Amino acid sequence: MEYKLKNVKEKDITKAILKSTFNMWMDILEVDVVIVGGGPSGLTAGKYLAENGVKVVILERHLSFGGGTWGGGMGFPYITVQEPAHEILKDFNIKLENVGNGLYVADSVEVPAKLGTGAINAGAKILTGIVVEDLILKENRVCGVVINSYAIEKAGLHIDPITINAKYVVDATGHDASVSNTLARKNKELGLEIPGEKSLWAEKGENSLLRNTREIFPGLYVCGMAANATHGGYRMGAVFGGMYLSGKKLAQLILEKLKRE
Ligand code: 48F
Repeated sequence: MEYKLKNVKEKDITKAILKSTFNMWMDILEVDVVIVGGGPSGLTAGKYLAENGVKVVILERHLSFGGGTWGGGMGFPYITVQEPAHEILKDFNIKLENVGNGLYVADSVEVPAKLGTGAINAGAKILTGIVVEDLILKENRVCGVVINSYAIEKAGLHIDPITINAKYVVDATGHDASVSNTLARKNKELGLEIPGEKSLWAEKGENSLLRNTREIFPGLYVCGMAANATHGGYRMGAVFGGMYLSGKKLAQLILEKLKRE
């Protein structure tokens, strides 16, 4: 069979892109939850929030989501996940190899691809190439994010940002905990101490992650590695169970909060 592509005009291509972009931005100016960072914890949280009817936007600095997953361990293309967090990967239809002692191995490219697909299918909106450079802070409460294009940030151009209002903001920015650090640095009177993460101790790091996944300031939650960085917890190697469980726990905490409103 021979395919013949429809002739389309340049101006119709441009018009279609601009119209969709405008409608999308108008739709997300006010949402329930903004998740900053499209790594494993942010994508997991996004899926479980969105599939429960929460309006959620995930903002990712880079052009691809997935954070620190793609390269596995030092570029070797596998990651590990321990029980019971492997059940979460099953929710995303990710293949697992059981290597014993409660440990499973997954393909480091399949994981981010399917986490992203799962979040999108559940109804989360993922925007890439967007940097969260600050927060909206009113009357001692975080109520949104200040955003700019990553290309603008990288070029060092002095161009003012725009904003998205949200009931809750999630810092899922990984090791840097960049959102929480910005809040602490710019608003000293809040007395927020962000100690940063400790050196590597996988068991302790993974277990403290769940405890540290919580609201650290009215309107601002932390999950994933940012949760340990904001509490001085240990880092871990290419083991990701804590990240997925942290994302799921975060979703549960916010769902309970939204229900009580
Ligand atoms: O770093 P990242 O993967 O965070 P995570 O979900 O998972 C950590 C693991 O990947 C791994 C580990 C496992 O043992 O320790 O490191 O906690 O993903 C964080 C994402 O946030 C983006 C960043 O590009 C990355 O994709 N990000 C960071 N700061 C910003 C941001 C920002 N200010 N605005 C937008 N995106």
